[in-house]
Amino acid sequence: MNTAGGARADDARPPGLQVAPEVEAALAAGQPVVALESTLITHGLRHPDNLLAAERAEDAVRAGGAVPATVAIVGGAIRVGLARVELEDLARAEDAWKVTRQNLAAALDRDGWSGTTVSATMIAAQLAGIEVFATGGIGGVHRGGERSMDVSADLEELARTPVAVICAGPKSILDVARTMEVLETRGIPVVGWGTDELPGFFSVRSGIRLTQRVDSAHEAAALLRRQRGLGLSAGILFCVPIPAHGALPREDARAAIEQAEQEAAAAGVHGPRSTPWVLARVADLTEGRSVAANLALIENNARVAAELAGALAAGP
Ligand code: PSU
Ligand code: MN
Repeated sequence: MNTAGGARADDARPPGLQVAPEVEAALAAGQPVVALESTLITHGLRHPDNLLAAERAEDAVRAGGAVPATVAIVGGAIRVGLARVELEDLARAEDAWKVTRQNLAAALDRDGWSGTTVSATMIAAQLAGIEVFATGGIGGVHRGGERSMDVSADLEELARTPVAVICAGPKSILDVARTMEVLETRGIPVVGWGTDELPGFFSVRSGIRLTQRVDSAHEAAALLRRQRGLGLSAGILFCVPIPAHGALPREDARAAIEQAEQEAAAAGVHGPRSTPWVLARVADLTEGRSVAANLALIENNARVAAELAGALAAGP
């Protein structure tokens, strides 16, 4: 419930949405807010790396002058904005659900924690009135997805929910070329942040050209406003390369991912378990270097998202 009594037009919060007072106050005052997701905490990284990722992302948002709003579900509510002790609790949760649009309502009927994917976090951000959201990498078409039809709900959400998503590209464990095809089909702008090339998630580069680029938060904010002005319902994907010093050489990442994917297929892992399983296996195969890269890119994306939220709040 909204208790701030602020002046926002969309003041009536749905009963399942609980916005933290600090976030509510910032939104009411038109100050920059950045939403952060939580499936990377509950499923994408192991303890304590997951907590570190969550804290570094929040700290980066604050350092950039915005208020962080990590989204997760507990006690029958979508929580937008968590206290530090809650982040710690979430990071230790053993039986957390991984929530998309599909099981969002069902997750409100459980007591324990659920992590929100890009899909569910976009919905929460939209409900709360938050325009900018940072994650690590989005989900997309899995390798072999043209037959299995394992395509992340993230893509469908990006097509229908107008929130700006800052990422380091689609996760490189995916079929990135087919993911780009679906992004085009579904009308989702894919914009390079200071680059003409799609970032490679763990690596700086992917080898895939982009046709849209911005070179500042100001330009990004202007693009977002133009997209809105046309009444287009899709989100926008801003793709930020991982800082070079934190990146994994492309060949190292490729080799580890290929082996992990083969092992996943042999072990019969598919569906929602697939992404967490492969990320964990890649972490082992690279002796933790993929985890260091993942933390670096998440933090960097949070920093960039704060810049964008600031530019939007500042107005044209
Ligand atoms: N980014 C990361 N690690 C993750 C994810 C993103 O660096 O674990 C999560 C996001 O929550 C994303 C989800 O929505 O993985 C995609 O899962 P799937 O491929 O099952 O749709
Ligand atoms: Mn899937």
